[in-house]
Amino acid sequence: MIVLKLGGSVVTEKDRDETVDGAALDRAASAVATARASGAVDDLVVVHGGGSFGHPHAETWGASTTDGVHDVDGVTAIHGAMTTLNRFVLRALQDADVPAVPVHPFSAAHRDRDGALSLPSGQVGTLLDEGFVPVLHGDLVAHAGEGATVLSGDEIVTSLAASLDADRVGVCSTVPGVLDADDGVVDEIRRFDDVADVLGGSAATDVSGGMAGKVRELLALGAPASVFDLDALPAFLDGDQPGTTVHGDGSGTAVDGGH
Ligand code: IP8
Repeated sequence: MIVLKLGGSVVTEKDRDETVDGAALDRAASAVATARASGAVDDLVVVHGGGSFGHPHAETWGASTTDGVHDVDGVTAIHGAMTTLNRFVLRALQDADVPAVPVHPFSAAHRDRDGALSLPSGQVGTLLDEGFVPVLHGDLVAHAGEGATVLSGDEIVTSLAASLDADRVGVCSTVPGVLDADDGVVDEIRRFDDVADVLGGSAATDVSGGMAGKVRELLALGAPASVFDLDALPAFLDGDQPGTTVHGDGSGTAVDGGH
């Protein structure tokens, strides 16, 4: 089973509010369709990020993965933008003959007072068994004591990869991998400290933590995770490990950057 994250900045135009990058989305959909048709990919879960849909609204309402929103208009705006984007992603996949169906995390998941995420996977697993491609997305999530906080697509990826015992994880981003100080692609990451300097420690570049947050999440996985760009998506789906491969420790707990 493969969990594939399509980064929000890949499938949307990040500088124009609520604008889909239709060409990029179609390329991603056609890569998925080709890999399924050839038999290279069987069970697949797709998770997409927020891009110019979720993030501007989250910023307007002051929502992050730790700071919540209680205002019903804020919840409606942020969650609504994400379900709108989800419909575009579903449409592109379905137009390419991929049996994509929606799963909205806001309706299923919660965080406790310590921020620990509980995301049931029975629905996703059953949809896979029934031949569907479940498509989840970064969202809001009920958070004890905080109202609703942002749930990043990366958190969904790590949670589902662990609970559904994924064989491989792919994170399709706008960059060809995790970049070193000279903009070269880092081949492998085994510890956060290996890349802490180039990733800027825990500095967040979007409401869910940018590349540093991604790498921390992926280091908690038991399955190898590849970070690559859209050009390399067909190769990943064919079984290659393009870009940067993050070898997690299987702990299930995202490492703290400690900076
Ligand atoms: O782009 C964030 O998901 P991400 C979702 O995967 C929202 O971090 C609501 C901003």
